[in-house]
Amino acid sequence: MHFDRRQILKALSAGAAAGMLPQSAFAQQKKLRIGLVVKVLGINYFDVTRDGGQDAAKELGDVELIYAGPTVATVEQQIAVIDGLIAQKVDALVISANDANALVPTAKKAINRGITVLSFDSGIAPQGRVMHVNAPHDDLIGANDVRMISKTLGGKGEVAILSATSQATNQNLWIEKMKEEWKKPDYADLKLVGVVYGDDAADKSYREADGLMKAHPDLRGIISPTAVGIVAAAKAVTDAGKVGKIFVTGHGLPSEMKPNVLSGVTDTFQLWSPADLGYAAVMYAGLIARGAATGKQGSTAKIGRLGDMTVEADNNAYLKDLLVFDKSNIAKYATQF
Ligand code: RAM
Repeated sequence: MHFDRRQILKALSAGAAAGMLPQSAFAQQKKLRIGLVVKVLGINYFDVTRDGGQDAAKELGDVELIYAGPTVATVEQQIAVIDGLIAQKVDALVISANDANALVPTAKKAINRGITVLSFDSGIAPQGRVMHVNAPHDDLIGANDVRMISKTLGGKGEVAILSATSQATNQNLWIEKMKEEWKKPDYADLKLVGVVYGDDAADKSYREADGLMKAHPDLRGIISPTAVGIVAAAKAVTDAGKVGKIFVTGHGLPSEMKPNVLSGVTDTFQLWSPADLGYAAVMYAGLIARGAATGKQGSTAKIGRLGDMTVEADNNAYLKDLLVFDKSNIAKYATQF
């Protein structure tokens, strides 16, 4: 039996109204195998995106989600993982890129073999994917990173950035947006003294944070826009006995950051729902692979529990909610992710 596009869209909106998608509408659909490829395995942040992706797979019906990624966050290892999934003839790939451009030839190979390729979290360059499912807008995130540390430090002092890998699309965009925000007169007394890279590895991030404190004895703040880096930086500052003198902010999981907020090494930090990010990305991949969404700029699709999402410039879709955590709400969010 065959469902045409209109029937699928009708079934989808009926299902969304009822709070879930009707499995029966897809019972006769082609079974899909979707590869969810993260920057590196063993990171709780990505495990939560996978859980969200699993929810989407269930709601789509007849979808097998294959969670994969390299053991270190390099583009070479990631290409090997993607090549393996291409050889397995998956129907779709949803990738958080370790490098926007270096993944393009591999992504194009997949596309040429009829695989639907999306990026999520950290983008592949537009020519290597149908669309990119992103966290909230990069400029909001980057500007808020600077605002948070400035508020904590009363607008004064030396601040450094501890990033993930030097090629990561998302971290590099956020750093660019931080630097734009930093030009405002409000931050005239807040000095950016360095950017270092912990490669999304806990031990390297810890060493880099330690190195920052040694290289800059007057350091007052570390912005770490990575869920691995922020935890490592908070630990390095705590171990150095600098709680109350050096403050750590950036992007982290409330469940991992709760002790740091309670100790005071972190005043405030931010994230979005990683589960929603994985959910939206896998939902889009399934809908596009089944011809029920295009992922093209200007198009709107019903993305299950998240409601309507509209694709913007360069075929990017964005989550709506940027969440900011501090002592007032950390306990509540820490139980969620
Ligand atoms: C790290 C990864 C990921 C990023 C989060 C916030 O775990 O680099 O790409 O989105 O942090």
